[in-house]
Amino acid sequence: MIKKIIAICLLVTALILFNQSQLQNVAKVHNQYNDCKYINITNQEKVLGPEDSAFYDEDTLISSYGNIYEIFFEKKDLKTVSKGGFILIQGIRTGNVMAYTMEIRNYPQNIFLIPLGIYIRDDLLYAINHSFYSGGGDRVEVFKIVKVLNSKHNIENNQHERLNNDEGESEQEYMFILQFISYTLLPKRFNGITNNLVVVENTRFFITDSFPYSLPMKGVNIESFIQTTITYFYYIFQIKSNHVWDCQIIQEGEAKCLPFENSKSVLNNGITTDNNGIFMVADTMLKTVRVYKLNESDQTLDLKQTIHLGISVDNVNYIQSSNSFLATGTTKMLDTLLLPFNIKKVENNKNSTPDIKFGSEIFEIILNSLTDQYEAKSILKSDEVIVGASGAQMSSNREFLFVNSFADKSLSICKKV
Ligand SMILES: *[C@@H]1O[C@H](CO)[C@@H](O)[C@H](O)[C@H]1NC(C)=O
Ligand SMILES: *[C@@H]1O[C@H](CO)[C@@H](O)[C@H](O)[C@H]1NC(C)=O
Ligand SMILES: CC(=O)N[C@H]1CO[C@H](CO)[C@@H](O)[C@@H]1O
Repeated sequence: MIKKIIAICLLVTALILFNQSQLQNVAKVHNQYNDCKYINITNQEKVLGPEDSAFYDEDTLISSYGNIYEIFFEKKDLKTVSKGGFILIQGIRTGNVMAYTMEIRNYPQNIFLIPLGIYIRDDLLYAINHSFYSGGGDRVEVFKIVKVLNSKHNIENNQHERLNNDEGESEQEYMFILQFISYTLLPKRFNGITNNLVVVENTRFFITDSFPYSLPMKGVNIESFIQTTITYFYYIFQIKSNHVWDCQIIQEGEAKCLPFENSKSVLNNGITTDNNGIFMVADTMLKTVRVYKLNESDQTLDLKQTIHLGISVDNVNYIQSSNSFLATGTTKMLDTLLLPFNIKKVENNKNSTPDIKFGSEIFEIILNSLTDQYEAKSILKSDEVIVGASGAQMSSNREFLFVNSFADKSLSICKKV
């Protein structure tokens, strides 16, 4: 606890010194969404740290959850924390949303599943897994998304919603499970520090890393106080040590990864693509989203634009239905710094809205075809969305916004005003 307090004091001091210029002129934001509520998970009480999500189809969203807060911020012993998995949310087209944690078949029993960034391509779900184990680094897990008939007990769980839901009835007859297919091991230097990924070809993916050094093989809990302090030092003094990496998948072997030359940054976080040559990468410390274009001839990323959002951007997600991007983050660093004192309350909250205030903001980024520049517009800014907003997805009719979190007990769903 003492170390935690010292670290927090250091950070607060540094933030006061260095963050002054970052203060935004706070123009009145017109919220396009409100009425945010936690999504109820039918087969599990809570899903701590639902960090990242991706659409499978218009009606179906998959989110990872991995207890990110207890593992990476509180640095608890991995043996003592609950592991993660995936949540499936369906009924999005009709608005009769239902969610459950997904059954995973064939996944090796001895491997921790602590997923962070995810990406869906065709029927495959790719997930960064901080599996922490001596001898291995982070892994990219590959699962097949399989539709199966709904089993008896699941139908019982959803009976209530079925009765009140004519349109959605057929939707409840099936459910999705994950079938583990294969993995790619990331080189040791990435242990614990990979954040997010996009898969660009069957054998090629791009990842971001978020820390200046790799974490101890056996877990972040045994990282020394000195190393933690040095990491903070990198962040606070905005020393660039992260990259976007271009990796070749080696099935059941070790991926080969090379950094993109102009991708060096302070805290690379989310990465996304419109599958048409545009890549966006969030930097949480610089509070920016960088826009890259893939150069077809030499396969490098050309920096096209840097968008300053003034929030600690976590994930940035491409929304196919509106051909736009959503950048999500927290607005007040102090909220995150005070989280250690509130986390138990957050995790044990029984209400359908957050029980502490925590600033979040979501920007929609759209290409202005006249100027050929991307423009960001705030669509939701509030202290009552979720604790520790980390990403967002939008339904294709724009009626619903799904907000992810690195610390809270479930995702939030917000309705269009
Ligand atoms: C979750 O369940 C609670 C209690 O039944 C309810 O008030 C809330 O509206 C539900 N949340 C959603 C998103 O439907
Ligand atoms: C793409 O790469 C080639 C070869 O390096 C270079 O000549 C060209 O200028 C690049 N294109 C753009 C748009 O930067
Ligand atoms: C605990 C754990 O997750 N262990 C696995 C991590 O990944 C490596 C490489 O696949 C495996 O060898 C470990 O068993």
